[in-house]
Amino acid sequence: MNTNTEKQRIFSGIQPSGNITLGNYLGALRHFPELQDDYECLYCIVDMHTLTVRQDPELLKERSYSLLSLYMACGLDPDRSILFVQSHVHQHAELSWILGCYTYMGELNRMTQFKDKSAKHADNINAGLYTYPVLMAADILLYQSRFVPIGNDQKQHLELARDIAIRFNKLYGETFTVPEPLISKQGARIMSLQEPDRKMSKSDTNSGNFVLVTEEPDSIMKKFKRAVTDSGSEVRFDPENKPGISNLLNIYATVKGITTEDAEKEFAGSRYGDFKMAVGSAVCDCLAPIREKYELLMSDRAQLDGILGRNAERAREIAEITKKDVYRRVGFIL
Ligand code: AQP
Repeated sequence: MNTNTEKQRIFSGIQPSGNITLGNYLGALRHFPELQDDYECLYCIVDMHTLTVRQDPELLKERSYSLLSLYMACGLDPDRSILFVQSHVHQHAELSWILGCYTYMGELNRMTQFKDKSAKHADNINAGLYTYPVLMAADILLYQSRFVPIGNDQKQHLELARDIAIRFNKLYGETFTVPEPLISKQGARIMSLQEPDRKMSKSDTNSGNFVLVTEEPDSIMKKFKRAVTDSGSEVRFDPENKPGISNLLNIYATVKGITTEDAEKEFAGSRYGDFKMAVGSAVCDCLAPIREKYELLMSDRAQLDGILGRNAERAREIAEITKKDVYRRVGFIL
């Protein structure tokens, strides 16, 4: 078990708000395992965040197990990293309330994800959607996390978490480690296959827009076949004028571990149709071993429950130290 407190901490979370997409994988998840040896890592299934959008309770539960299985199928080891569910650690909600009192409405008003999601869910613009970044700040600060691996879309929220930490530290003395984002250059923003001007999102209502990490190869190939391309016929990386082709080049390069320039060279002179099939099959090859392990893990629910129970305990122990310190500093009787 990793109890080495000398190591710096990493925290990252994914919402079980849908099945995990290629975007989540390339932007965040694939980087998680490589950090396990050098850091004390906490990888959270942030189920509380999902309630900002209406969820089917049975499905939410299923997706939480599914995300845990995917974490492990992608190489996370529950004895080395702490893999846990957010709602199992009550300190997240407790710290979130306190931090909310140190966050300005002006700051939350600027959050682009709130604007995007309010537009998408106009019938349910709830207070949770608005204060989501405060809960995210609590998730991170509770563990004195030094680094937070995220995709580009979460950069603004991470900056807010930093501002809140700095503000609190100024008022009460050094309480929180100020976190830094870890954003990889490649794969940080995977776009929708049908609407390449929008990011690939797991809660998208059009399944043609995303590829799931656990999707069958036939279905993946069909989606790439139908992926939107651009006018012209040249396979060229030019996100502004050729968003569809550039997204596919980015996916291919990230999956293959090469640069977009090299990917571009590889497909110079190729027809769009052939290029799309090559991207699809590279994605299938990358995801196949993960899907196999995932299915095995999902078939043993008792094992998953055991892992969640043990790991929540480890997370609560760390979280309680920060929470107590915060309570003491703001003047609560302990
Ligand atoms: N399209 C993407 N490209 C690269 N990285 C991405 N991430 C999400 N989409 C992309 C990264 O995945 C991690 C987990 O994200 P999340 O579940 O916390 O929420 P999200 O960013 O809102 O992801 P989705 O898929 O768009 O979920 P829904 O549809 O529920 O809102 C984060 O590190 C994120 O940057």
